[in-house]
Amino acid sequence: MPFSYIEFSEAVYSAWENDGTNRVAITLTRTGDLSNSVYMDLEILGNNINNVGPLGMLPVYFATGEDTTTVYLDLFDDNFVEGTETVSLSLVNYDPNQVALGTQGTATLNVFDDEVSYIEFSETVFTAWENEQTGQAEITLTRSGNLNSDSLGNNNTATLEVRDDETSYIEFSDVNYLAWENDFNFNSPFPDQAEITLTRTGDTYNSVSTQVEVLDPMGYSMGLFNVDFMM
Ligand SMILES: [Ca+2]
Ligand SMILES: [Ca+2]
Ligand SMILES: [Ca+2]
Ligand SMILES: [Ca+2]
Repeated sequence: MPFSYIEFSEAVYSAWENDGTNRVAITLTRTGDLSNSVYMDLEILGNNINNVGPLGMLPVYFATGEDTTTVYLDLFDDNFVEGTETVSLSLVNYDPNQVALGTQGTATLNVFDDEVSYIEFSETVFTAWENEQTGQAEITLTRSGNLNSDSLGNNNTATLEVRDDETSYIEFSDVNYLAWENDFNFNSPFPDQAEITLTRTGDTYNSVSTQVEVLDPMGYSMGLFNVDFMM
């Protein structure tokens, strides 16, 4: 039986309650075997909500071959100074023999109150080098909404990391890597591989070696891979 994975396109959707289009799009994506059509429901839950609807269930349908579908929620303006309304979104009532949820199986929708202004950091983590030529680290704040009042936005805390320029920093290029088990490359002379990229910043005036350890879902090591960065 065909089997596919459904997920939200975003972890967090956002809209303004006074958005001129009066609606917000929730996009869902489908990967895997698309050779059948599938149905499920989008469940929308929240407390004290009057700026978005309907709450409850909305039908979701993917036709044969379709890899994205969009569900629209209605937006309603009001005059209350109240802050953000938040609803949770989840996918339910699907056939587990045909469908599983992908990594982004639930999501949140924030509906911003236009009677309030939002002051927040532009990033959650700011970084600067200790040898920065300007001698300063730059922190940006943004303000949006109704500029005659004030409130904090969601991003109301942030971290500043000051990096040592005598050290080099090795990190993964992504938090999540994805590969398909059936990702065959018939033109390649090598066995099928998943690609993991590491980056190095800072002081690169020496060569360094490290290892990447791969663990199975039980936490057991599947092996160590050598990683060498040249000077
Ligand atoms: Ca409201
Ligand atoms: Ca309003
Ligand atoms: Ca309002
Ligand atoms: Ca230093």
